Amino acid sequence: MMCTTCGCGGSEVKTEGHDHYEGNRRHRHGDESQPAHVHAPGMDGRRMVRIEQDILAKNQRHADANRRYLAERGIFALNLVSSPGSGKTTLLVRTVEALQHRLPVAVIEGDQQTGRDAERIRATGVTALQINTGKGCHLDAHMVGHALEQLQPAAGGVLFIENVGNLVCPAAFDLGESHKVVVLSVTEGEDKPLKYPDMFHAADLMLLNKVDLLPYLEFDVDVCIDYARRINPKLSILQVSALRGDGMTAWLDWIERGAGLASAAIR
Ligand SMILES: Nc1nc2c(ncn2[C@@H]2O[C@H](COP(=O)(O)OP(=O)(O)OP(=O)(O)O)[C@@H](O)[C@H]2O)c(=O)[nH]1
Ligand SMILES: [Zn+2]
Ligand SMILES: [Zn+2]
Ligand SMILES: [Zn+2]
Repeated sequence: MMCTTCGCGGSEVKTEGHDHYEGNRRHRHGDESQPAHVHAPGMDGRRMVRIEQDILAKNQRHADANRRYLAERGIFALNLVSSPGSGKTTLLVRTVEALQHRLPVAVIEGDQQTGRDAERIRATGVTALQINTGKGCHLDAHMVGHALEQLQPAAGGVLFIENVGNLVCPAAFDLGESHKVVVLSVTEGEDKPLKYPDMFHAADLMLLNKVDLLPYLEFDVDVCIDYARRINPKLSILQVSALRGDGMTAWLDWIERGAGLASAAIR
């Protein structure tokens, strides 16, 4: 187990324009204290498991609240997960450019340190809020709950959440999203679903990105798809190139179908 124990960097979390994590007095929950750096070697194994269970149980309560908030407003929420650099932001920029005149769109950007990804999204005209997790290696549902209060995404629209680039930890944290979408790029090798099974198991859709590079690589698409389906037989898979635009229509159709169902459910 990895970062179910994290809680790492909790005190360093920064949401743009919001200082709750730095001791905002307006806002108090119950005991939010999280163990710092429980990756610490030498910790007793049973104690570690108990801390993991506490963190995940607390996360689940926030995730359930987020899910309720989104369902009441008919918002279709996608949590994009991957290794660093698979192309999540590039794909999101293209996606929100194509969708923003058809549906209300908002984006929550997670990364450890910079505001670069949110800036890239805002350049399209779409609203984006950056959450910096500091040393933390995943977004959690509590952070996303506060981001929702601030963003106030429009009813009947789509919310994209770009998670921190990490194929391991974000798999364990439900954010209240409609689906996890795992982005795997062909430069990473076809064995990733076998090596990081939790993520491929947790996702409902895999986007195989950077297919424009296939002519230059040894990557075997069929083998990769076979590995992914061994881990998750129900996984939907689309091949895309965020850079060149391949597969974008199928991806946009998938989103619009989901968004239609989510908003129909409140009418
Ligand atoms: N050839 C090719 N390059 C791509 C494609 N999509 C993204 N890239 C490149 O991959 C690099 C990383 O892309 P990003 O969009 O920043 O990746 P990311 O997943 O958002 O990265 P993190 O937020 O750091 O995890 C950039 O140089 C992109 O131009 C693609 O479809 N084809
Ligand atoms: Zn971690
Ligand atoms: Zn809070
Ligand atoms: Zn990014």
